[in-house]
Amino acid sequence: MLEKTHKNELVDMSFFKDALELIEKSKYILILTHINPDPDTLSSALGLSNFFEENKIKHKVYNHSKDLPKKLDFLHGFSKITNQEPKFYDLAICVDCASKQRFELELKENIPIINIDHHKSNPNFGDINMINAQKSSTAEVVYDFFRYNGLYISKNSASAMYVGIYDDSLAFTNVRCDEFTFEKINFLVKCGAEPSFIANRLTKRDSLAKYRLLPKVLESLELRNEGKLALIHLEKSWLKSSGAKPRDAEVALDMIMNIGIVKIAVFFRMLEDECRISIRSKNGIDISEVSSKFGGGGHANAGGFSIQVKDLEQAKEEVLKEVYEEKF
Ligand SMILES: [Mn+2]
Repeated sequence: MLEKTHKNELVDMSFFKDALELIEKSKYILILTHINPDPDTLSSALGLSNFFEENKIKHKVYNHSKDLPKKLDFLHGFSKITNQEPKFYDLAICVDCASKQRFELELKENIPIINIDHHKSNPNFGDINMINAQKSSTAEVVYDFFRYNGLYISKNSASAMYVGIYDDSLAFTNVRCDEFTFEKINFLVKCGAEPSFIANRLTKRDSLAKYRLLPKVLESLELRNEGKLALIHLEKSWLKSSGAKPRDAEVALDMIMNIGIVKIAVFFRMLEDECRISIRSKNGIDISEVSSKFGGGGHANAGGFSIQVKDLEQAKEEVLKEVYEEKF
């Protein structure tokens, strides 16, 4: 008798075929990415967008925000990402959006949605749902869509998907990064993605302003519960004085998580009209509930959301109440 020693990762995934059929029937496709876009949402969109362009399928990639991560500007199609809703479209594909609220666009009536994601909390709001919470990134799910349907992956699409996987798997260190992730990466490199070029573009083009801002954020470190819980924050005025962008401070949270004793870290960014919160955990501590409670996108070890508060103290109070309820 044959013994199966490796799981078949594409078991009953006929939704990939259904999705392709719907795409083929459509006249104009709107690809939706989430607010405060990260590389995964934009690269997943560009992986599809480049394929559509090569196959003369009319489409647009939409992002609500005007502030896109510039480090992705080397990806083909990046400059065409728009915050203008097209007059006509008959299909929406959202990528990496844990809920409908995440793309911040009221869709025209009766538009079918293909929902591609890897967030556990995704409520399957699409007409076709390609959700796989085991995957390191939505880009991995997009890759599976290509492969399941036997679609050609160009160098442009391969580079985009590589970026999504690389970044969302935290450079292949995330717990959901597995043997299949590396198979995918191997194939994407065969298709033309260049690891060294991509890593250089993504990580070696920081602004000087970022390094004027980071010391201030790190200086704000506050430890609680014998150092198990770490808090950092960013004040609006620091952005002004350094000339940096809010996203320039993101790495501070990863740095804090590198401290041995820290198990959970929370980053409060006080911006113009809201407080943006990112939360991380390690050693198998699941903090996804905290993000879901505030309507944000959450994984077991990472999450983000925004709240309306009058000051930092109020933000800390509201968020830490949930953290303590869940974890301490
Ligand atoms: Mn993602």
